Amino acid sequence: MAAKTALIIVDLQEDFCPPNGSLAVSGGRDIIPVVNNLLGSPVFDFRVTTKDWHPVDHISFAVNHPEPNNRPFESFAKVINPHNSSESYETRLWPVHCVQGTPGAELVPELNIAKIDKIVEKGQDKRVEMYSAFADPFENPCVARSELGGYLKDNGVGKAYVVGLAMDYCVRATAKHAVKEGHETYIIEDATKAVDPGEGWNKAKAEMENIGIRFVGSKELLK
Ligand code: VGL
Ligand code: ZN
Repeated sequence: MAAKTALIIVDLQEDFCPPNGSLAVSGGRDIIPVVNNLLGSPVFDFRVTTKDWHPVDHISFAVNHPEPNNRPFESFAKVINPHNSSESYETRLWPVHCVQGTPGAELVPELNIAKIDKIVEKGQDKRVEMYSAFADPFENPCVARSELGGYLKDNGVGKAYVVGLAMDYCVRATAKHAVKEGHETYIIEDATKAVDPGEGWNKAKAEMENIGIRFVGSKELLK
């Protein structure tokens, strides 16, 4: 049977959108009509949305780290694998965002939620960053895994279109992880925005294209 196709809408939440989001991505709100158009298309067999869903003591919040290395957007912190203390990575620190149950963690109200088949929460484990909607970066075993991988497998999905926020963080990590899970993977270019447009966007795009992720526009996809 032919592989099914999924639309994965990443973190289209208030905190990532102007005017009030604590981690607002420039132009983040402008992609909502494009995403709603995609949601109405028969191109997709399944439509999934993810939610960044952090506890207040999450490791990615700058306020949870001691001075002077606790400047949001500028400072980095070391994340140590709770299963293996010799493994670690440096992660960028952010303003408090998408705290479970707060208004900032809500999906944007303009989103046509009625079309969504599945909502996947991610980033609940305070000990690790989780940009990929599949799992955190540690492997074998990872520390935190969402329902996304199982949901796509159970439904016979083999083709993933990734959109949402932010292109250079969670969209990128989710798309790269989709490739690793064996999906033919696409980014819909006009349905995503970067935290760091310009250089950040270009670097992320080149990195994704290098591993076979293809960039398409919503117009050519929906025509
Ligand atoms: C994201 C920074 C922190 C994202 C999530 O959704 O791209 N970025 N948490
Ligand atoms: Zn986050």
